Amino acid sequence: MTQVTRQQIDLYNQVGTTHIANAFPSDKVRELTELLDDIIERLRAGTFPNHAQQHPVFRDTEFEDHDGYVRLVNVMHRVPEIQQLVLSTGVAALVAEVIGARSLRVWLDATFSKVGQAPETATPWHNDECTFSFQGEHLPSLWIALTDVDEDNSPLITLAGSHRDTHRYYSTFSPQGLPIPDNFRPWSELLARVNAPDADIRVWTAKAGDVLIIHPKTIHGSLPRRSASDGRRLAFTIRWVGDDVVWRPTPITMLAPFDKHPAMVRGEPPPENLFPVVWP
Ligand SMILES: O=C(O)CCC(=O)C(=O)O
Repeated sequence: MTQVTRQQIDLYNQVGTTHIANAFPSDKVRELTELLDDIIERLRAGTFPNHAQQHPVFRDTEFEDHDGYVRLVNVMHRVPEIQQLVLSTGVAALVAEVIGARSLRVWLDATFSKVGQAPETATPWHNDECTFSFQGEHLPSLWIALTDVDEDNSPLITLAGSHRDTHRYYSTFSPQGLPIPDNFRPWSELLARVNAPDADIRVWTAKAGDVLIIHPKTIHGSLPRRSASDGRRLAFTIRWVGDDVVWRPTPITMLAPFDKHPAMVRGEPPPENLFPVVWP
């Protein structure tokens, strides 16, 4: 069983991201890849239809598929084996130790599959928490490499230290055209920061089975695929909810069904009947 080191925790606190090698066993890498590929195939064939009725908690599956870039969001609640598989590897304990949480729940997942060399295989700069109705330090993302990811195979890139920002940004994914709420700054400022000549950009190469733990405020994206090989870049990410998280939507939150659920209380943690504890 992989152990977290003091250096890995310090790196998370210093730069907003940490890398843990071999956290996900190779048989689980293979099983998760098969499950995700099956979903992608069924979405392409039209045999994984969206539910006619809205789920009371989660948004339905989103599928973006173009130029060798696949982005798949919210499949865990449709295919429960995925969550079981991830939890069976013990990675939740690693997340809890790095962020200092006593318990964890899960609430969102995303898959990124990339082939070819199109510029579109780059994931644009963003941070995750801008669009969230949840707020807190304990909202990290666990990014699991399911293929080797070298410098030419679309590695994650982060702006070191951005996890310490006390403000948020008005994301291009949020509803547009509304007044900028207090404590939000324009997206153009986020882009100017990452493009500044002295920006402290870190490049996170990984082997299949390695994971990154990313603070919810860390500004990140990925390089494009530049590899001439036939290979592929596949990663699966899960967002967690730890101890200090409260529900506090803003007018520009990207809403999910749970944001309209009567059990949600502003300023309080999400209720356990909607978001059960999955660890310990
Ligand atoms: O793997 C990628 O290319 C992007 C991952 C990402 O941006 C995310 O999980 O928020």
